[in-house]
Amino acid sequence: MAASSRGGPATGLVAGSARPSVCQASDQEVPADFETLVRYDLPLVGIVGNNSSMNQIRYGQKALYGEERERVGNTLGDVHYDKFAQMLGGHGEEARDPADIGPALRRARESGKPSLINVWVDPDAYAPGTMNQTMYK
Ligand SMILES: Cc1ncc(C[n+]2csc(CCOP(=O)(O)OP(=O)(O)O)c2C)c(N)n1
Ligand SMILES: [Mg+2]
Repeated sequence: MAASSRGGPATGLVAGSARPSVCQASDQEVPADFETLVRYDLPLVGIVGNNSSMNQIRYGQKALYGEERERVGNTLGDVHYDKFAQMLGGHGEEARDPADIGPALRRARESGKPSLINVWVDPDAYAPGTMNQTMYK
């Protein structure tokens, strides 16, 4: 099992080669290359942390330029990436409760298809690790 965080499915694919792969992504970096996974029958499982926003950019802009610029160019829609995966021939599910994530991952693995689990997360939150980036100090 290989896991990748950031960089999208392509990174997970390289990391995992022929082994089962899980890739965590967020809604700005979702799987432009998901169709490639379907075409090559590569059952990577992607987990999308979907906050409908590029919040790292949002809060950086707020810190540097003030609240009036906070929302310039970083808002995303409530995109159903699970349906996107289904449309392309993969397996897709959404999860709103943390308890739903484990079973969804199991079903994704069992499907044998490239999969996306669209996890709806707090629209005002972002990964704590990124708060230490220079841009936000
Ligand atoms: C390939 C690439 N392009 C642009 C950036 C600059 N960048 C850093 S964070 C970010 C937005 C991330 O948004 P999202 O993936 O939705 O994560 P969130 O901040 O919402 O948790 C961007 C565009 C990057 N790191 N990598
Ligand atoms: Mg986001």
